[in-house]
Amino acid sequence: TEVAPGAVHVPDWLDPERQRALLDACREWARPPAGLRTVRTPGGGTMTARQVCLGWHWYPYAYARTVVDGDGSPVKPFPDWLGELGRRAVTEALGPSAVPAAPYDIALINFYDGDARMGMHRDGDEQADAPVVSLSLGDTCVFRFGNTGTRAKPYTDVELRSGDLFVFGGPSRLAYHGVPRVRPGTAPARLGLAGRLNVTLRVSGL
Ligand code: MD3
Ligand code: FE
Repeated sequence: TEVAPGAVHVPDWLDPERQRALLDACREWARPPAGLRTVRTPGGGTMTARQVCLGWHWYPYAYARTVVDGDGSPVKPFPDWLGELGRRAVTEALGPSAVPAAPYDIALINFYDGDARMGMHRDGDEQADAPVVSLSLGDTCVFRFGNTGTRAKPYTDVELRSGDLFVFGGPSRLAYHGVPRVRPGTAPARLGLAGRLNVTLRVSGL
């Protein structure tokens, strides 16, 4: 389903076996060193979703090769299989001509407990205009997709469920978006996950 030009939602894209494999990988990546951390914003705020990065470390508002705002460790490597998954996602959602020439080299993994949210923001710290690939695991959330020029309404709210793919390319790449709520207890029981994980794949252009 095309929610806006370049923004395509593919429900249930990851089958149960692939959801399991991605969740198991996320649990490994979440372990120290360079594991799951709480992100602090320059204004003194704290993000409620906790995060782990692969390839490049994101902190507000730049990328580094070490966890500059955490334990200082080198960032974990971005595995080839994840880049392959990203290219396949773009091909299926937007078509082969939308697959970027440069390889996917960043994964940002956000973990949401039942109270976590993400305010409306734009992702502008990458130097490349390649589509962002988003994969959801665990609890359902309300994902809010807005506009490029303003943080304000109108919004389109979409429920994202475990296994869903969302690709944001073209004119949607710099649109405002956020996660106003998670629905606790809605994850598939087989995953054994209390909460929600979102994996985004990006091209750094660095
Ligand atoms: C639209 N993550 O990591 S996923 C983020 O569910 C982020 O954790 C949310 O916003 C989450 O920056 C939303 C959907 C998403 C991700 C990246 C985008 C939508 C996007 C980048 C550009 C435009
Ligand atoms: Fe974002």
